[in-house]
Amino acid sequence: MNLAYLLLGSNMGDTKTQLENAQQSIENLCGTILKASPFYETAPWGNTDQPSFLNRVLFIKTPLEPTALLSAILKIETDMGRVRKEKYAARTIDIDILFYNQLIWETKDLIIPHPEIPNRRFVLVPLAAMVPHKIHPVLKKSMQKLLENCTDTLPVTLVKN
Ligand code: PH2
Ligand code: MG
Ligand code: MG
Repeated sequence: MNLAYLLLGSNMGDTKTQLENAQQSIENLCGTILKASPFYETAPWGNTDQPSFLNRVLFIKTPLEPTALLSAILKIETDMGRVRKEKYAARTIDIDILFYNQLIWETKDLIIPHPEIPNRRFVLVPLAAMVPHKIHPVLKKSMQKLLENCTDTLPVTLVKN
């Protein structure tokens, strides 16, 4: 079994329902969800002229190898009606692989750890809340340290439920 961290994001339609539907599909196709971060409402990073996102991080146990995990994720995104337009366009669902074991992997279609982790508060805030002492296998710094060093200032707000 393998342990992976996934980032879920949505900024179109009923975002909370979409993240919950994505989680159900992840349980069906990818493996078991061991832990979920709280939900966060996050300002759009990249193209700022779009609605704010709902983001959350999942910690999963999966029998799938990285490429099979990516295929399953792409299938979930497509089945949920994701249409790929320009980079950073609004989306019904986005599922990104953040970490996979302590693996360092780079192919044309998949880079693990996700290369933007240190640059995005909407990823680091939930990660630091879940696993502050987890060490990034490439940068050799904890999630807490990466968050302290992050220069992104876009708001990330905890959603109370
Ligand atoms: N995803 C992006 C681009 N910008 N901004 C926020 N706040 N949350 C996201 O999940 C996100 C983004 C590319 O996938
Ligand atoms: Mg993404
Ligand atoms: Mg993606």
